[in-house]
Amino acid sequence: MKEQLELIKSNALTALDAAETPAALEELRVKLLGKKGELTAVLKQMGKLSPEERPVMGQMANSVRSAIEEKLEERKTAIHAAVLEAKLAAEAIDVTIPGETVAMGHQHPMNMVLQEIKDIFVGMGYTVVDGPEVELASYNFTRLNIEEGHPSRDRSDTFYFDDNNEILLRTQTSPMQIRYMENHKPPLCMLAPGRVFRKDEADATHSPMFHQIEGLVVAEDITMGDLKGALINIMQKIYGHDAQVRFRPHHFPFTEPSCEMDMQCHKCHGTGEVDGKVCSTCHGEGWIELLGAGMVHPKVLENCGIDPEKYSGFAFGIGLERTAMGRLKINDLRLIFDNDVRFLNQF
Ligand code: 2NM
Repeated sequence: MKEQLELIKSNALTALDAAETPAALEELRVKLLGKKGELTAVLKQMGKLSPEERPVMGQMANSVRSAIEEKLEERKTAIHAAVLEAKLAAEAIDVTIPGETVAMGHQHPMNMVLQEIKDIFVGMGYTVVDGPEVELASYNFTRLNIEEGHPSRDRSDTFYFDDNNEILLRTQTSPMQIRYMENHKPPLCMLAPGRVFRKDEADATHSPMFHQIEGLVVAEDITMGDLKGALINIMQKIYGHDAQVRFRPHHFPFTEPSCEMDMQCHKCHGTGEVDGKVCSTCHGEGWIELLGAGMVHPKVLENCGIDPEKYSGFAFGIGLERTAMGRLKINDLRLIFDNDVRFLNQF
C-alpha cells in the first residue's frame, strides 16, 4: 500500500506538471481526489490493514493528498498567469502605428457665401428670419401687389399644389417680409434668406430651385438715399471697397420706384473687351447685375397694416447663386447643385 501511495503521488505530480489548461487541471483533480478517484480507492482498502499499520498509512495518505492539493494550487496559479499573459499579448495595441486619416468635410461654398453675407447684415443690425417654403398665393403674390393675371402667377411659371392656384412653392422670400411687417411695428430691419422655386429648365444660369436673400427696412423718413447708401456699403463689403457700382431704373410690382444695381466688371473694367475679344465674365456688358431693389410700394405697406403716410421703406433681393458664382469665379450654376467633391474640394 505504501508503494501504491508513493506511485499515486509521483504520477500525480508529473501529470499535474504537464497540465497546461484549467480544464486539464480540473480533469486531473477529479481523477486524483474525487469520490471515484485513485486516492479514494486506496483509502477504501484501509479496513484490510492491521490496527498498527492503519494510522501510519492514514497519515501517509493524508500527506499524499496534501502534496497533490498543494501542487494543484501551484499549477492553478501558474496556468491562470499564463492564460492572462497570452490574452494580453494577443490584445496588445501598437500605439506607434500611424492612425488612418479621416476625410473631413467642410462647409458648402454656397453656405460660405451665405454666412459671409448674413454676418455683414447682422453687423448692420438686421434680424435674420426664416419661414415656410410652402406658401399661400396671398402672401407670395396678392399682398405684394402682384395682381391676378400677372405672368409670374402663371401655372407654367409657379409650382402650385392645388387647382385654385392658392397653395404654392414660394417664388421669392418676400412673403417673409409680409409676415414680418404683419407682426412687427416699424422701425424694422430684417433679412430673409432661403430657397425659392420657379418652373425653369436647368441650364448654366437657371435652376428650378435657387436661393434668395431679401431684405427690408421700414421706418419714418426712409428714402432712396438710405437704399443706395446701405446697398453700396454692403456690396463693397462683399466685393471689395474698390468695387464700382451703378443703379439703373427697373420695374417691380412691390416697389416704387424700383431699380437694379450693377457692379463694374472686374475682368474688363467696364470696357466689355479683353485683348480685343468680348469679355467672358460680363459677356461684353461691362457690368454685372447684383440685385434688384426699390422703395416699398405704399399699397404693400397698407396691406400689412403699416400707414404709408407715416412710414416708408426700402427692400432688395439678392440671388445667392449668382453672388457665389461671382465671388468664387464659378461659371456654371449646375456645378453648385451637383455636389461633386472634386468641385467642392476647390473651396
Ligand atoms: C426684390 C427686388 C425689389 C422686395 C420687396 C419686398 C417687400 F415685401 F417689402 F415688398 N420684399 N422684397 C424686393 C424688392 C425684392 O428682389 C429682386
